[in-house]
This record gives sequence, structure tokens and C-alpha cells, in this order.
Amino acid sequence: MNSDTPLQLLGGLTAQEFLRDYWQKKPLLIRQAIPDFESPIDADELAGLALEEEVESRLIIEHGERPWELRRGPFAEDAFSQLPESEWTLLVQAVDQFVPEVAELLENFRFLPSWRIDDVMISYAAPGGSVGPHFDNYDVFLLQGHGKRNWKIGQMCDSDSPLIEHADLRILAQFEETAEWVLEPGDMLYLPPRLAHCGVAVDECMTYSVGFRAPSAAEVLTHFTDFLCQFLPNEERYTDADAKPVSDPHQIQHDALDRLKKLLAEHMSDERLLLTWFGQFMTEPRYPELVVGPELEEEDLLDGLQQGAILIRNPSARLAWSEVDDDLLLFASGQSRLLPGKLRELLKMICAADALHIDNLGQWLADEDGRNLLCELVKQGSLGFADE
Ligand SMILES: [Mn+2]
Repeated sequence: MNSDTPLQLLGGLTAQEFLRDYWQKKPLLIRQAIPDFESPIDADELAGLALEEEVESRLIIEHGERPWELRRGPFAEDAFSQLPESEWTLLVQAVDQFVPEVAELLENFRFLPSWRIDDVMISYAAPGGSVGPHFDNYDVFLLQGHGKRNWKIGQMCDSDSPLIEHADLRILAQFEETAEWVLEPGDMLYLPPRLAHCGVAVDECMTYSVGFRAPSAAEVLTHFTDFLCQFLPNEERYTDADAKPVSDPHQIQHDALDRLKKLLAEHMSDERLLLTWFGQFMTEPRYPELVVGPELEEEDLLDGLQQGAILIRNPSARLAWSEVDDDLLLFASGQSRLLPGKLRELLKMICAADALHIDNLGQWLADEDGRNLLCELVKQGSLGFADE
């Protein structure tokens, strides 16, 4: 995609302008980001998903058994008939993994790295429904799918911002309103991380939230060091072959710190390992149990493709690629694979294509490494055969 093309989704801004002026910085309201948008699923279908075991869902009832009552799914079929007329919200996580038409919406966000995108959450609210004023630690695009929602935005928050007392929900005790809009279907609001916001359903409405992944500094350090340590032998230790006689044996001298800093820097600056860890971490599936594949022989894969079978990405899988020196790394659902540079176009196609078949795979099926890679990805569950 050309970053100089004005995008309807961004209200006529180019990707470059949006990233420079708004992304992670300030909110942006876009009227008719997707003109005449019609929600690909309706309230009943969303409620149906909330009955499923593998789907994460929540109900928030403002005046329930206690204020802001939270109920977690999966729900029983009669759960919705017993709700009040107004002031409740049903939230369903990662609908893009279960409804292909919802996953297609993400095509609009190709100006951002796909590995930064987390999921599409859909909320349905009865009139007056809200989840309370709160902030999130990640970027979000709020696309109005159906009905109208009133959005208010407020102050920038952090972990010291006062919250109301609640066991499960992080609702702000203070909200300093700075702007307010009513969003109609197709309108979209972008919010940077930590900006207070509060959306209240004007009439019954549905809102799509495209959320992003950003590991916390604590997660980066914990997980990367855990990953690194697998490669560090026990005999590799603090060393001081350069030690000098000490005047006070009880004092820790600063030269000890210098040796530690050197030890840390040596390992932390290994770019190949850092990239490998990061790619694996960012492609970890939200639901790993949904990324499983069959036993498969390369021959059977070839036969299948030759008979017209189509391979598609498992909607629960996450894929990304990168390069190290002359080699390539493919990250697939939390695993990494070092591959020869000649496979570059195949990797790009696997990550981007909606469908892989005999016509677009063509030459790659004649390549042993290419064939092997496709077979491994099917066995791992990242790619699967489309149902005919
Ligand atoms: Mn939010």
C-alpha cells in the first residue's frame, strides 16, 4: 500500500499523516470511515457466539445484583431473556476468529503491521448500556456497527488514576470530559493508549473494537530473559579475572557493576535471539488450543492441491516474517523457522494470501524447501484445508 494515498478509513488522511499526528498520540473521529457500513453479524448471532465454550464473553449490567455486575460466559441460552430492558452490555472477544466477514474488516488496517493487531471485539449494548468510564493500555479503533453510541473522551490516565472499588472491573472514579460525539454506523473513533473514554448506547447498538497488542516492558524483560536463559550454559558466570586487591573486603566496588553490565549487554544485544523471541511472542495465538493440525505426508498435501484443494490460514493462527543476514525467519503461531532466502516470495504469500492453491503456489511445489514448509504449517495447524 502506498503510504501517500488518502484513505477513506482515516477520513482522507494518508497513513503517513495518521501515524505522524495521531497514532499513539491523540484521538481522531472519522465520520463514515466505512461508508454505509452494515454489521456482518446481528445481535442474535453475537449472543449465539457467547454460548460457545471456546469464545470469551462477558456481560456487564450497570444495575445488576450489585453496581456494574460482571458475568462471564459461556452463557446459557436463557441468560439474555432475563436481562433488564436497558443498561447492560454483552462483550464478545476475538470475533474475527469465528466469523470470516469480521476478519475481513481487518483488511482496512493493512497500513499497520498485522502482528500489532490483537483482535476484533464486538459489544452489543441495550439502550443506556455502558461499561463505565475507563482506559485501556493499548490503541483501539471503535467502529460503530449498528445503532448509535455516545462517546465521551477524557483525561490521560496511568496506573495511579483512582478507580472505583470493584473486584473485576477497572472503572475510573474521576472522568474529566474533554469531547463528546454520537457515532452512527460506519463512523469510527481512534483512541491512543491510556485515554479515558466512556461509550453509552443511545439506542440498542453494536460497536466493533479493533484492539492492538503491545507487550509491557515487564513482559518484554521477563519473557525475553526466560527465552535467553534456555541457551545459557550453567558454567557461564560472573567472572573477574581482572580483579585487583581490595582495601575493604566488605565493599562492593563499582568495577563489579561494570562486569555485570557487560555480561547483561553481551546477551541482551543478541539481535538474532531478540528477533526470534519477539516474533514468537507477537504471533502467539490467543487460543493456542484452536491451532492444531492433522498428521500429513507431503505426498498427500501435493495430491490434495493437485486435485484442487485450497489452503487457508487458520483464523486463530498468527503469521509474520523477518530476515536475518541472508536467511529468513517465519513466525507461525508462537513458533519460528529459519528458512533460506530463496523462499522470500513464498513467505510473503503465505502471510498475506487468503488462499493458497495449485495456481498461485505453482513453482513452489516443485521446491523441496517450499513443499516442506507448507506441509509443516498444515501439521502445526497454522494453515488448513478450506472446506469445499
Ligand atoms: Mn475501552
